[in-house]
Amino acid sequence: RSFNRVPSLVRDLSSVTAEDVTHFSKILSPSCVLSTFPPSSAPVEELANFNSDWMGKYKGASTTVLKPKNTQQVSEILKWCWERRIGVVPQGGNTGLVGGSVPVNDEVILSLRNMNNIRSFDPVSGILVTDAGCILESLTEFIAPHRHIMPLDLGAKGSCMIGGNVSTNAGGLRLLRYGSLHGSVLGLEVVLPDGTVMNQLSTLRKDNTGYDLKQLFIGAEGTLGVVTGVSILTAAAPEASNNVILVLRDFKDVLPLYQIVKQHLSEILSAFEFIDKGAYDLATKHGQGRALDDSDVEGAGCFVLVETSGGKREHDEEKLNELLESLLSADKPLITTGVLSQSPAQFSSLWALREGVTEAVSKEGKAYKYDISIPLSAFKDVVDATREHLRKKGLMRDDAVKHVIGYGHVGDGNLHLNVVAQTYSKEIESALEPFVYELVESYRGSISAEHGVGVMKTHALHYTKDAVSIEWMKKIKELFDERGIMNPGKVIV
Ligand code: FAD
Ligand code: 2HG
Ligand code: ZN
Repeated sequence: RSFNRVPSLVRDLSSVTAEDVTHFSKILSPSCVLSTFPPSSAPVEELANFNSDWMGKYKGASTTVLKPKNTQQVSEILKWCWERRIGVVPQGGNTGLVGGSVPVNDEVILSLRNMNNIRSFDPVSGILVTDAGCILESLTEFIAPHRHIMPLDLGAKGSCMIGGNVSTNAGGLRLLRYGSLHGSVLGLEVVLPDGTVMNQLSTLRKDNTGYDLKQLFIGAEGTLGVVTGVSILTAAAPEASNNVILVLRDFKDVLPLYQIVKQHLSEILSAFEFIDKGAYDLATKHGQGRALDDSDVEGAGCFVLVETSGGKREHDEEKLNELLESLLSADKPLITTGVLSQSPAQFSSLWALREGVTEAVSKEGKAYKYDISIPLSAFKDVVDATREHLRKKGLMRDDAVKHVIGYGHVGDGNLHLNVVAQTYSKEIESALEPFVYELVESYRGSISAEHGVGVMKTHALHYTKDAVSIEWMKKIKELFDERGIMNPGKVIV
């Protein structure tokens, strides 16, 4: 295939030895080195959580986890690994959904969890400068008294770290309002594969001095270097936020509904999220949010969660109520009913029905996750086509595939197609791939809207990127990391 014109990036890498661990133990304090080798001599089980991803789908065989406390230590570790040609996997909260945060073999795991200091916050500009290992939710809590909010929010907020968010270019629930991290990240501090520190930790809103190098690291999934510091523009907290769940009989009504909601709510619309009936059923079955009344759910085909965030509570409530009234009194109503939150607890509970689907799916079984960008009009067709395809293959059975569900960020054109199975199996995987990727390609969509490529989709990049783009991605990887030590086997191989 022409996309393989540039030679493979896979390199022979060295395994960690006792000598390496002795060296790491000179850079870090004993509690920050976890290794099966002396002087740490930890049992293998202690490394298990670092070697396994959030879904329990991908497993590494690393013998050594390093937990540096500052950028200098990261630099010294990488310098050594570069010299010794040891593979390094940066790990944040380990909530990634494409297997990027765990080793493919026995690479060193470089955990950022001990780098969790907030470096500065300016309440006038809203610019926050922080270590990469700060947990997203703790940053949200830190800036809340200053009446600011992080420009991103996701279901994994309690565990994921800002360095991981930047490295995956996480989208999440606020993208509709605040845009992608490519816009809100103002600067990065990055340790390059050979240990050199690249300080681009700018707090400037504007800086047109040539190539914007930091953008390369946003979404690089740890393949070009380790992000150690992040400068990010946070937003003024809205005075009021409301939400409502709209119940629809038919998916075909979601698009006209989105148009009306956008026109009606204009500047106060902050989220327009979608879950199909299967996703709703799983969320409520596994205790995510409070189920709506049976009478409200009767005849439901899917649900849309609309959030508003604005400057004046009465004004926003009035607009939302007017919207509901006009939707319900239309000649041919697009919705059967709407459930408006009446308290902060209800607000969170309605959000949990949408945010909690991932958690619910993981309780129900083993998920094959396809995180795709496709035209909004195709969301349901893709879910239905996948289910039908699996049915034809005889795999829609309780002991194989239990559910095929769709949910996601309608406002961003991003569908989460989840196939929930009893166990991970080659048979199911080969029924799904390349079927799903070819479907996405037929819509000229993206095989990864927000979760990244990780180890899961390296072989499938060409469904979205053309040969020339892939060639230049490889050249960029080679330029930064000619020894191939940074997160080997991920993104581009
Ligand atoms: P990890 O999982 O630890 O790492 C992810 C990748 O980034 C890996 O390739 C890793 O090597 C690299 N990396 C991590 N830290 C660094 C660093 N400091 N420097 C260089 N590379 C690094 N994603 C979305 O986009 N939107 C969502 O709405 C969303 N919701 C989620 C909900 C749940 C319940 C879960 C479990 C996941 C969700 N995700 C979502 C996926 C995931 O949480 C995000 O991708 C998140 O940004 C990953 O952050 P992390 O700190 O856990 O990174
Ligand atoms: C979401 O939007 C996340 O809830 C996770 O991106 C999606 O689990 C998934 O497939
Ligand atoms: Zn998502």
